[in-house]
Amino acid sequence: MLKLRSDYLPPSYLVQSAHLDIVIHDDHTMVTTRLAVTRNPASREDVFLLNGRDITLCALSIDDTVIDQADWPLGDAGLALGGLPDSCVIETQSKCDPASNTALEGLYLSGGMYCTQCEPEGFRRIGFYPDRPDVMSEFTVRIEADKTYPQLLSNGNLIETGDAGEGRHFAKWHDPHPKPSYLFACVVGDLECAKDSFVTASGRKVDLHIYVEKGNLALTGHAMDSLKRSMKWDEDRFGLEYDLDLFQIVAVSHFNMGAMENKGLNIFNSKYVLADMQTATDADLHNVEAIVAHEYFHNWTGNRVTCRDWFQLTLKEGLTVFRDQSFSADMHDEGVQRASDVNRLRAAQFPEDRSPTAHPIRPESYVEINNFYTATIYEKGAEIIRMLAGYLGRDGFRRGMDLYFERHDGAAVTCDDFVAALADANDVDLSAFDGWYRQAGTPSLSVTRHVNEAEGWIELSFAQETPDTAAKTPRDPLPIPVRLGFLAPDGNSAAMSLVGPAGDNAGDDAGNDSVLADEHVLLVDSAAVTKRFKAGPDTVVAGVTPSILRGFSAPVILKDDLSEAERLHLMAHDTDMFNRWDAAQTLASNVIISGKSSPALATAYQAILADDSLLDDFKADVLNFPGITVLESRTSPADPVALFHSRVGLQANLGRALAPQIAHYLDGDIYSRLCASSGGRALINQMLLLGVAANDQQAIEIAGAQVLHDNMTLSQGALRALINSDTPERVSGLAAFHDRWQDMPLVMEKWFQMESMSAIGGTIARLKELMVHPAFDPNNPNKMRSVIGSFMAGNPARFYAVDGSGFEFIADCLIDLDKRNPQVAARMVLPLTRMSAYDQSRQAQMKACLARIQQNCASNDLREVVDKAL
Ligand code: B3K
Ligand code: ZN
Repeated sequence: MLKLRSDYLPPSYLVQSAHLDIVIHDDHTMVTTRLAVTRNPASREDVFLLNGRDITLCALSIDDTVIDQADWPLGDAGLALGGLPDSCVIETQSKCDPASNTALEGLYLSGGMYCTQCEPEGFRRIGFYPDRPDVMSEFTVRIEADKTYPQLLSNGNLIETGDAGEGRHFAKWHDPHPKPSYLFACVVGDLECAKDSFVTASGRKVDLHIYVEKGNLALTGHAMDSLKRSMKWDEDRFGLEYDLDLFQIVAVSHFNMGAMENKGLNIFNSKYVLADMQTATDADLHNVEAIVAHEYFHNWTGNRVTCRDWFQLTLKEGLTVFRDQSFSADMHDEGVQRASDVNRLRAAQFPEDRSPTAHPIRPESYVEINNFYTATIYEKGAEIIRMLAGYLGRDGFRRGMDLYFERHDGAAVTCDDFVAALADANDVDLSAFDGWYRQAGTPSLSVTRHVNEAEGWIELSFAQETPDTAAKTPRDPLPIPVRLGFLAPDGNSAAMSLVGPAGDNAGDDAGNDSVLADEHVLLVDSAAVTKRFKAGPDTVVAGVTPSILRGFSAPVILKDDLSEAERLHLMAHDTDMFNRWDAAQTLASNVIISGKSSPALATAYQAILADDSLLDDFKADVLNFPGITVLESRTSPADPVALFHSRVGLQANLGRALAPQIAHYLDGDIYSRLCASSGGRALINQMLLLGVAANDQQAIEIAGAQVLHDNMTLSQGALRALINSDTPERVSGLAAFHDRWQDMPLVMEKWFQMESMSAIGGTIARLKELMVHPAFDPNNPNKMRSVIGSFMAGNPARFYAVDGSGFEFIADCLIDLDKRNPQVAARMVLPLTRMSAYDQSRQAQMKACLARIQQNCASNDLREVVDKAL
């Protein structure tokens, strides 16, 4: 059923308190919900819906009067109770079967541990309840199970434990903070616990517990440290303290996504908890830190203040991604972090905007809300918050956040409420930003220059356009903050003053007319805007290079008129590290797309490598060329197979051009020194990738040996370099990695990935073998993602093979997966729906596969996506 944002109605009843009783047996679980409810004065509805899905109702009573089964108002959605008194107690008893739950929503079994995933609508698979985020209630939870499960965990504070007879025991938890059902969690298992504590700014001691499957305790240190850093950062940056005496994290191996912010009991995909330098790469460790932070930050942005309805999802997700990105920038390097965030936006969100599933950050309709946990809601949502934060300045944004919590703590609110708090706290009008919430599509921002040498000024004319998308939302001009500066021919900043023309926009630094400044921020808020910048007396404007959209100040596609020489100048000298990186990205894309080599680019890379003032991380990032989805957006129709080969071709050319540098970095002492830092490791791996692509025998041998390195970053970097080279080292490297890690399921995911992404070995026959390997588990989303997901995202030569065999194979896998886990199937189908980028023949093949999926699909999840695409 299609749900519309405009159809929102407040709940007819509010739940004052919820008592749950969860009794776990091997073959079923009994759940009792006892809800004290009162009529909601804000509603005129009579019917009160207690959602229930795939669970069996066993008993119903109202104010202790048992209702006869024949009178149960049970429908498809659950219990639709009518004619209730203004205040009453509703009790339901129901039965569910965690052991057969392969959808991994609601209560399910993962590796012998019972765990829950309720967001967005999983609670209804556990018990009968008004399963919507605007019903917030105080929960008391009793859990009972066999004593072979020592841990009985839920949200809040543990208030009672005891014996339940017959070898069973129970625990009772109370969460004093009212919350919606989607934040409920419970975990029952036989686990090990890492313990630590954190003292909050106001001096309260918080116990920190991380629960893992037995044998994994040694792998929790990084997650624990990350948690403590996150707690401290949120206090320092936003004045937000943790609000319970206990914070728990549980790592589970079967999980549909990264992690979940349940109040006081976060549940994590084990991939984002269990990590050390031997078993995880530096990128994995970085992700662990970012995800631990993200879930922790949700305690305020999501839990204390939550969403009124699921159309408002970006209220908590966009904001929390912005917060975790800011945290990561503070913990590491701001420029490197920004490049990586933008890279992800361009690789995942921009393609979504061009696809059949395009939607604004606040969607207008959905069939299955699980399909809206997207790069648009998350990553683009974070960009909108970043623009608002940039516009208000650091202190202004903080004032706005403070007012947001002051007004809405303990409430379920909308994106409008959030923007209103920012506006009111700063006494500004932010209404123009609403367009960013309403409109889908990535705006393009074209900039043309007019230089007047005689008068010493440069005019920049900006024109913005939002493309038509599948979402068919309005395409009005948006407020686009543009941060920019100018570089003189010697590479220094050229200070300029913004001088009209008249009618400058508010929010610009136009007030500072005639003041020379190194950087300017403009607000381009109409279809076309022209700005004139006057040079200082000593500057010759003809030689000045504009550096536009510094820090990627808005999520747009910039179309500028810079020459190759000017881009090389920015790559060499820009003071803005993001634009320096981005100039290199554009130059590399130009070479990959045109197929024409650029000796000047190779020289520029040499200069970057030789620049001692640059971080090794940054150097490695500059040498990491745009991925296929980014390159595709610049050609039409796109040929991903040709782009892949051209990209490898540039790596090979550069590997030859940089041979002396590569040899230098891979040499004894320097190599050892670089191996010791994460930036150094990134650089070594990049050197190996280029060297192996160039068929450099020394690089191939070093990579072959490095696969066996104790450090996982180096081991994976070596394999990454080898998988597309037709050498004995590729075969022996993959085999050695396999043999070394075959008993560690989490590390084996890395082996599956490398096997699937290999343009040489990653054939469909090989993928079929991988999927019956002893370490593969078809019910484990990580394993599916590491074979099928990696194939689609990382093996363009085979996934987009001209004979369509890649598409056919994926269609078969998804039809099968949909029967077990619709949510993951609906996510994995997305690459198949992005047809419009390709030529007629590929489009026809993809369409035929989608039609076959449509005919065989069992779930609403997958159907919604496929229907949109067809
Ligand atoms: N809020 C959860 C995502 C739930 C996804 C449900 N399909 C994780 C997060 O964004 O923090
Ligand atoms: Zn989140």
